[in-house]
Order: sequence, then C-alpha cells, then structure tokens
Amino acid sequence: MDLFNQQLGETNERIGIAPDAYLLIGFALEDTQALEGQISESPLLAALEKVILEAPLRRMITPGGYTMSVAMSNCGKLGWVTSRAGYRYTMHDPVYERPWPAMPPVLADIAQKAALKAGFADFQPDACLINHYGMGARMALHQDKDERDYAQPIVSVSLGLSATFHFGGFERTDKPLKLILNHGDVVVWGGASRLRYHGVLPLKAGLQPSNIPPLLKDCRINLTFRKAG
Ligand code: MD3
Ligand code: FE
Repeated sequence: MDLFNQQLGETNERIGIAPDAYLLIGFALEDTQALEGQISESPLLAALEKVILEAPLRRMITPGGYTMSVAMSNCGKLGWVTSRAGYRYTMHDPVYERPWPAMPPVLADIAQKAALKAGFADFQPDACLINHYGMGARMALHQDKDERDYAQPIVSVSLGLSATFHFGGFERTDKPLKLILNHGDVVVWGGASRLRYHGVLPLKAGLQPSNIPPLLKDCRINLTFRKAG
C-alpha cells in the first residue's frame, strides 16, 4: 500500500467484528476515485448514477403501512421490494414496470472481491439493493430473511456520509454493538452472523470534501449485494 492510499483512508485492514463478519476499512475507496482524482468521475459512481436514472430511488411502503425513510432501488436480476402486500424479491421494478437494471460489472466485482477477502469464495450476487439515506433517515432493527440461502453472505458498501450501525444478536432485545461505517467501508456478513439483528441510526449531517459528487452530497448510500434467488 502506498502513501496516497493511506491518506485516502485505505488501510487494507480486515477487522473481525463477530464470527464470520468482517469490516474491510476503505475497501471501496479506490473505486470511488477517478484516475485524475475527480471523485465524481469514478467508474463505481458513474455506474451507480446510471442505474438510478433507469430505476429511480423511491420510498417504499412497509406491510404495516409506513413509508420508509430510506429511499431504495435495485440492480441485478432480482430486486428487493416492500409494499402493503409484504417483502419480496421481484425481477421487475413494480413502479416502472420493467426489469431492474443489470448489475454493472464494477459493482459485482467489488462485492465478489470483498467476499473473497472475508473467506467466501465464488460469491455471485444476483441482487444489489441501493439504500439512500437523507438527513434523519434510519433503518429499524431487523433481520434479513427474504433470501433463499442463508449460507450465502451479504456484502455491504457504504458511500457518502458516515452512519452509526447497530449490530445486534439473534434476539431483537440483545444489546447491539455500535459501529461507525464511513465512506468506502465494506462489511461482509456471513455464516454465523448472517441472521443477526441490525439497523442504522438516524443520519446526521457531517463534513464532506468540497469536491463531493452531487450523488453523495449530504446523504449516505449503502449498497447490499445478495444472492437472493
Ligand atoms: C448484518 N442495510 O438493506 S447494511 C438492509 O446500511 C440493511 O443500509 C443497512 O440492513 C444499511 O437490509 C445495513 C449491513 C448489513 C446487511 C445485512 C446484514 C448488515 C447485516 C445481515 C446480517 C447481519
Ligand atoms: Fe438488513
């Protein structure tokens, strides 16, 4: 690792946070920097921008009738949706009535490389859920149980503002661990940690570089890669 990457926060560290759960600090940072150092022109962010032009972010309705504070979209063969009818994965965007945008290779690659680094070989995600947090947006404590095979890990990429993440146990009432997830951090959750409760505290304002791309200004975007089907 060179000095340049160190200054960017890329420490190349793999921190075990629980059995089969790893924090890869700054793992996605490189992919958010263009060669000229112009963050807005990175292949990762350009690909993400294209996806959300095709499948715009929207706030979905929970089965209980609440509008989520997080705005969501998807890319890949399958996309996660919620409505009064329940939570499920669909092949089509129910709002725009067309297939979800394909998963850009730059996104699939980073998920696969991160999974490998955490000990999960051959991770081939078929779904990428895009979570957009504006000021105050949060995600209540929950388990991810809508995927077919819990032996498959979930890879999460954090972009934009930092957030406080709650990493709990296997019962809703287990006291959660707090973890700050910063721009470029990647977390891999698998095996024994796959069904832990987790959530995100309300997003607060924070400092950002002056050349922050519009896509990430005053918000946080989290990508979760899954093998859903
Ligand atoms: C721990 N998203 O979309 S990603 C979700 O930051 C979700 O947007 C959060 O929880 C976010 O479902 C957190 C981290 C994450 C994802 C899946 C997990 C943590 C997990 C599954 C098991 C344990
Ligand atoms: Fe989750």
